[in-house]
Amino acid sequence: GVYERTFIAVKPDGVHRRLVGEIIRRFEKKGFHLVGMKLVQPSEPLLKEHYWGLRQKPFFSGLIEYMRSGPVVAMVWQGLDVVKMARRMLGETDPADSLPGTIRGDFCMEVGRNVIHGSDSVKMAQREISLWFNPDELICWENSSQPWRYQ
Ligand code: YYY
Ligand code: MG
Repeated sequence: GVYERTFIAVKPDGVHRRLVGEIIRRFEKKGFHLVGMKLVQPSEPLLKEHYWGLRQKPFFSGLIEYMRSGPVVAMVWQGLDVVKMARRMLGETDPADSLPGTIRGDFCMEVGRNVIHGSDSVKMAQREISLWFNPDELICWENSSQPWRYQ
């Protein structure tokens, strides 16, 4: 529904490459509502918890190292079907499979430097939001443009 939330993170390569503004711009223009945002240097335990489901993969240690290589912009966006729509806006996991017009399709080339994270389900979004944010870091503010975006 309209009150669904997802966790989005601009990865260290995205921050270093000055893509933060462009990425935020896409979510804002689409019409999603920002409820949390911070610049974080994620710890190894946080990242291992975040990517727990991939711990057996051969790329896991490289993934953790990449994600620790600099600050990340962590965000929570709210809106209609935002989990699924954000994944569409991101593109495929491998930028080589991502269409032009998507964030990964437009801004990167390799799976190990794919600039952005987005939750893959509503359940994972809830898990990731509570992992990265304290409840008091999520701001409920009036979405005055809601009648212009939703019937
Ligand atoms: O959700 P998404 O980020 O699109 O992909 P996941 O399958 O959850 O993998 C997380 C992360 O791991 C991916 O964004 C890059 C990295 N990765 C990799 O380095 N090599 C792979 N073959 C698959 C994923
Ligand atoms: Mg994933």
